[in-house]
Amino acid sequence: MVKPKVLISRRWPEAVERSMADRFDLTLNEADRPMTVADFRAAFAAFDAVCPTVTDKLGPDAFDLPQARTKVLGNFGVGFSHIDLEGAKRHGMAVTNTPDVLSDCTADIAMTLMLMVARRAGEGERELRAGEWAGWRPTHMIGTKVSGATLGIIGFGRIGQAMAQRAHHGFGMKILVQNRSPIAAEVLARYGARQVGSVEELLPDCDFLSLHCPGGAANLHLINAERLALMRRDAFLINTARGEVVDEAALAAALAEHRIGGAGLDVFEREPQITAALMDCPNLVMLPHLGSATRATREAMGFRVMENVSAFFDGKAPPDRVA
Ligand code: 8YV
Repeated sequence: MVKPKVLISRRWPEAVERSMADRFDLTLNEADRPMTVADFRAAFAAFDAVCPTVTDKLGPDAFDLPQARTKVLGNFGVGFSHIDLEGAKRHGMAVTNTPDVLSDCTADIAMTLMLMVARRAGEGERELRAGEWAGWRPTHMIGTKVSGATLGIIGFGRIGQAMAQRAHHGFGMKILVQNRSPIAAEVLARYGARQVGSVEELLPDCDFLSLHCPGGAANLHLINAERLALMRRDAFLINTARGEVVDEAALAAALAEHRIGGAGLDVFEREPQITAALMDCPNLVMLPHLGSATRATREAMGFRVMENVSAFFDGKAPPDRVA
């Protein structure tokens, strides 16, 4: 049987690339450079399956070709707001993602950011490495206590719940939830959580706010200047979801003017570019989109893509079809 022609857009963990090469007629992006829109149009004409990542901006222009050979887009990642689903649908392409396997590691990174910014870990490390630590004193680099504080979670899917698990059962935090649909009482009870009706209702009650909702047009600038103004002056914002969920310019202004306590970001509006004003904010911790970046999780993500694409070409329903 002729093997389907498959392209993966960035280098993947070696073990997954090897398995993919056994199963498919595989093409790798050896240079591991982000592909352009023109590269994708050419790929859609030449491959049976294309496996993109978050660095691939597959907007309407990427699907602007008369006829595509590609039948399935096996996205490496759970978020798929970088893919124009209408364009994919027009060409009859199925789209799959990789849920579940990255929930723990993404929640771990959200906890990392929350602890780092509250306990001033980034600032402390910078001071020490700069040779500026004058020694212990009772008033040195005083931070904010995390244990027992109130955490607001926007988006209570798999990652939001993994965050609640850690925060409530590990740190004794009180959990408040805002989600577009109602969460079952038994799910909330697992984390001692209470669901509130709106973002506006949530913000004034949080010591920490962690975002776990999808990106895309629906949540563009969900956290904007008006909503930042509803946060407490000593509250912290954590974003491991998607950059576009937060208005970065408004956040930089709120941080610079100390209208909120601080922030921790793993995702940005224009990755890998960072809004210049954020660079000057000491009360901000930034990571280069490391949410799922562990060997175990990146391998699991790759194998999950393989499972989806294999199912598709075996004539079965891919387990994680999103469109
Ligand atoms: C990935 C993520 O590293 O899965 C996602 O949606 O944000 C990260 O875990 C990256 O986006 C993969 O495309």
